[in-house]
Amino acid sequence: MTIRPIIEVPDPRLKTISEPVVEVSDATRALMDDMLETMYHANGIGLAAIQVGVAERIIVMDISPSYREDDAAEAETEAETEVEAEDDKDDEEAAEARRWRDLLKDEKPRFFVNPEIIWTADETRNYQEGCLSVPGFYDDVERPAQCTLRFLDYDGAPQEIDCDGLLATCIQHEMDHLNGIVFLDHLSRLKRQMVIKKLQKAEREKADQAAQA
Ligand code: QAP
Ligand code: CO
Repeated sequence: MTIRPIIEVPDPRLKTISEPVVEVSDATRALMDDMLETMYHANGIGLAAIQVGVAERIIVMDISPSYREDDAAEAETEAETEVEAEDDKDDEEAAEARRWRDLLKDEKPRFFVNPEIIWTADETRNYQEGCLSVPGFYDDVERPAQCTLRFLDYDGAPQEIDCDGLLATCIQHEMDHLNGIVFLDHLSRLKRQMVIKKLQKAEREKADQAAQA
């Protein structure tokens, strides 16, 4: 399994409408394994294929509670540590191995291929969302509180599930990615522009630092 780079807003690829998967093959499963590892590595709870630059209708998810604890704070310190430990690969790998061991203890990953929301509740819910493609920013999004999802599982078998709570929210957030939508698109133009500017500035500073090194 390989950790793949996660693309971030305002990368235009995030606006792509992803294509249905024709057959859940070993290649599809290899991609899903990579996506899951990439998501765990970044302390995420959900990831769509387009976030690693692959325009296929695939989502991976793990919302198990122990894993979710304080993921934002953890991801930030982790990002810093990783930058500092850039030339200390052994330490980084050891930390990674430990993180994996901890995660695997109660791992409950979910895989969704060609997912379709076939029902949504009239009742809505506000949830504070984040996104691995919008690092460091969180805001409330209102979405249907429950939904029913039809999809193909890891083995390519058709499934249908009723979703509620964080699962319902996360599914709808990830479904948006398959249709070229990020959660910022649900916020005001002003907020969206502000976040995009901040991310662009951070990106420039990173590039400058790399150039000086
Ligand atoms: C989508 O998002 C989601 O900014 C999944 O610094 C999130 O996994 C749907 C993350 C919440 C519903 C509610 C974001 C990690 C992870 C960050 C994620 C960060 C570290 C986001
Ligand atoms: Co997202």
